[in-house]
Amino acid sequence: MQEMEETLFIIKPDAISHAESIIKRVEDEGFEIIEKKRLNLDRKRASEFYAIHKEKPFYSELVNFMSSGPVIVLRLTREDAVSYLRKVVGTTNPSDAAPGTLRKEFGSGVCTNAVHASDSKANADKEIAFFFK
Ligand code: IDP
Ligand code: MG
Repeated sequence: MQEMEETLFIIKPDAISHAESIIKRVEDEGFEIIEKKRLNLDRKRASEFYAIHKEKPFYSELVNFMSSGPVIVLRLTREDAVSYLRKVVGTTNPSDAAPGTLRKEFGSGVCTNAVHASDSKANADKEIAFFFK
C-alpha cells in the first residue's frame, strides 16, 4: 500500500468555466478535497508563487496569465497524490499531453494549460502552506 500524501492543485484562469468537470474528474480519480478556495492572485502573489521560474523567458507571461482572473486552489489527498495527479494533469504543453489528461482536454497552449499540480512532495508542502497556512 502506498503512502497517503497531500498535493496542491490549481484550476487556472483559462479553465475556471470548466471547474465543475475538472473537480469531478479529480474526485473520480480517488482524490479527497481537504480545503478549497476561489481567489484572485494579484501580480505580487502570482510572482511569489512562481518565483522558481523568475529567470525563465516566460515568467512575465505566466504572472500576467495567473493574475488575469479567478483561480480555484485545492488541497488534495490520496495515496501517491503528487505523482498520480501529475499523470492526470499531463505534460506542460497540452499539444504533447496524452489523451484523457486534463491539459489535453482543457488546455489551449503551453502557458494557458488549464491546471497546476505540485511536482514533488517538498513543493507540495510549500505550496499548501502558501495558500492554506
Ligand atoms: P508544469 O506546470 O508542467 O510543472 P513548469 O515548467 O513548472 O510546468 O512551468 C510552470 C507554468 O509556466 C506552466 O504550467 C505554464 O503555465 C507556464 N509555462 C511553462 N513553459 C512555458 C513556455 O514555454 N511559455 C509560456 N508559458 C510556459
Ligand atoms: Mg512545475
